[in-house]
Amino acid sequence: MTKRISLTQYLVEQQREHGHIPAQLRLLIEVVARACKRIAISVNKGALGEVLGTAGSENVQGEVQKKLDIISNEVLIEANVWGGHLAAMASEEMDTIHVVPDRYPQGEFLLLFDPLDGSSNIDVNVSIGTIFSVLRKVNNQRGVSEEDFLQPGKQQAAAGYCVYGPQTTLVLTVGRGVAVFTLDREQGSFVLTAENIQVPEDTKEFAINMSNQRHWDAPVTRYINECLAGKEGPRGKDFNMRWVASMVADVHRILTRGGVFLYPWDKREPDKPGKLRLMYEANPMAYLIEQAGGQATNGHQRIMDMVPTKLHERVSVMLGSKNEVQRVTDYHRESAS
Ligand code: AFP
Repeated sequence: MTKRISLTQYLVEQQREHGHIPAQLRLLIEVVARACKRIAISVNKGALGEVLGTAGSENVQGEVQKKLDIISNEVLIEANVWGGHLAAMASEEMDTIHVVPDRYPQGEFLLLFDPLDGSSNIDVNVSIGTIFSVLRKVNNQRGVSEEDFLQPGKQQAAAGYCVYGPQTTLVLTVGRGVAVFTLDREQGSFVLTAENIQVPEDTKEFAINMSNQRHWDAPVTRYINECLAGKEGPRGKDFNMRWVASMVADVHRILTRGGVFLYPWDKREPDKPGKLRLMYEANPMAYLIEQAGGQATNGHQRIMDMVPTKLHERVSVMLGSKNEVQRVTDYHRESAS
């Protein structure tokens, strides 16, 4: 029988070998993983758990909240609030930060999450997921404010996501490569199933919402048109297209077999830099992709170098196979010069 390594064992061994997962961070990751198991149970129940449909409310970005968005948000808060590993949390589903109340010890980390990414897929039984990003609280005073969260993605202490699909899979980086854990439902534990995964540098697959094509700017139009031209075009090869409309599922495919994911700025709302959120969608995914040898930019600069100016900041996203992201980023540079 092959040796099974649990998430806990992986974290303990990593700490022993490299010393980069202190006790509070280990607790944080284990608590997030436990919360994801609870969310997976609700997702699996679907209509039987009466968790489908809308909640009748909107989040801070004016998006209609699904019941599972709210349930997942509550599960993550409840699981994380008391352990003493966090100072505060921030979520796509909350207007402002959730500070750990005084009755609990305050930890050294800040946790950000999109509790249920891809929520338009909930009711139609397509893969969805939880995305999370971990930052250190840099100032040592007791209080914590939104400003403490406004750190560039390169300062993340850890990041990951959990996909609720045919399998429930937790994907994690603590800055030394990317590890994948699959939930063993009978045992109720995450088991290491892949380590040091690498995104192939080249690809023949792109992911973009093509229905927005007429609103894109010139560099993105050029890049996609060249892919669509296939063998007869300047790229000299045929491309395939995939779009799940859950970033977690699209990124998971790219981490597994390569590809490029684009959610670009578009002309309809020129003042909005993009659809996706920088701090709890783009940054954690960029960290994972870079740790797997890929690249992530907004078309102009590395996503993880961007200094956020607000919690729910949006960003244009291009990530995945290194040479493709470089190409589309070069097209942006050429069109600006
Ligand atoms: P939610 O965060 O509201 O669930 O939206 C999902 C998402 O942010 C991301 O996961 C998808 O890639 C993208 O939106 C899908 O967008 P389209 O609706 O344009 O396909």
